[in-house]
Amino acid sequence: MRSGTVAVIGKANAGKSTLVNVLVGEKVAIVSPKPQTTRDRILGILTREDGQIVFVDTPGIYRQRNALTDIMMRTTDRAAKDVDAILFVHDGHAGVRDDDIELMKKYLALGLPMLIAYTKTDIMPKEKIPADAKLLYDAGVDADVFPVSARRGRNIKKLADAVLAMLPEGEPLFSEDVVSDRSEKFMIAELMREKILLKYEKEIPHGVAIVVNTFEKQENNTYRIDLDIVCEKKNHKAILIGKQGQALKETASFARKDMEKFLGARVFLTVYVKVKEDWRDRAGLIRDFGYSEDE
Ligand SMILES: Nc1nc2c(ncn2[C@@H]2O[C@H](COP(=O)(O)OP(=O)(O)OP(=O)(O)O)[C@@H](O)[C@H]2O)c(=O)[nH]1
Ligand SMILES: [Mg+2]
Repeated sequence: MRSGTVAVIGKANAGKSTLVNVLVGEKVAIVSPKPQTTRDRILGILTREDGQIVFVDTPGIYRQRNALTDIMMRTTDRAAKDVDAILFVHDGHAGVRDDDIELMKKYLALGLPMLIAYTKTDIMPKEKIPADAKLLYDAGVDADVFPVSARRGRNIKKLADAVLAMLPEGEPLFSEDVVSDRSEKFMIAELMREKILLKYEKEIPHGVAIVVNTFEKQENNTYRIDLDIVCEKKNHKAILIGKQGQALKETASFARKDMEKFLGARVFLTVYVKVKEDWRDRAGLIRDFGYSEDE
């Protein structure tokens, strides 16, 4: 059997986390229409009879603007070097630009086996796919291109087969029931952040960190969860809370339902909003909120 690690790399918002989730068959990473959704390296593990693929989901490539995005980009760069192969995710519906070609070549230059997942084919004209594949080929991008739709589940099995074929012979790295390296507590914080990404606009979600202060399973199979939504500015706090607390109430309730689904139990959720001025530029706070390059 084959087994190994595969870095999932691509521009921000390309569809990496969505693809990892469908490949693994469970939600291991949050997803949103906004770039910079993934902040950390997250493992998603697919175990089959013929082998195991450990996908390393990474923060999308995006311009660096603060200490947090700087850490995120270093996380991605490091992930790409510590693996057996690379799955480069390209948003097919966004078209092929010069900077896409440049990025693909940058990762090909690492010398690892690499495949390109050309995703979101469900929202673009089919005729464009062979034309784009030719464009990449002519530009000297020497990697197989797999058109897929993560949303529709199209070509996913074929992609997984091709990814597995790039990996070395070996025994599984994780036991077969494990799908992620992340704790339930981490996922709870992420689900809260996902709902904030979906509910609020502009800089607000990007300036939010979640700190879970209490994560307790009670005897009657319910969970008590207390968390802080930390934001960067007083006016962000006001927007997060909304008139008479209505916005926060809706967001928390939305998050709670997903937490219940994830934990398979009832959740009693308490949410506070706190302000830490410009935490995204303060290394100590970034670390306090769980973001670092450490393996
Ligand atoms: N139509 C369509 N939308 C998709 C597909 N895959 C992902 N999306 C959407 O694309 C957006 C971004 O998806 P993510 O999976 O969060 O993208 P990402 O590459 O992980 O983004 P970052 O973590 O920010 O780098 C979301 O709105 C997804 O629902 C697909 O196959 N088809
Ligand atoms: Mg992501």
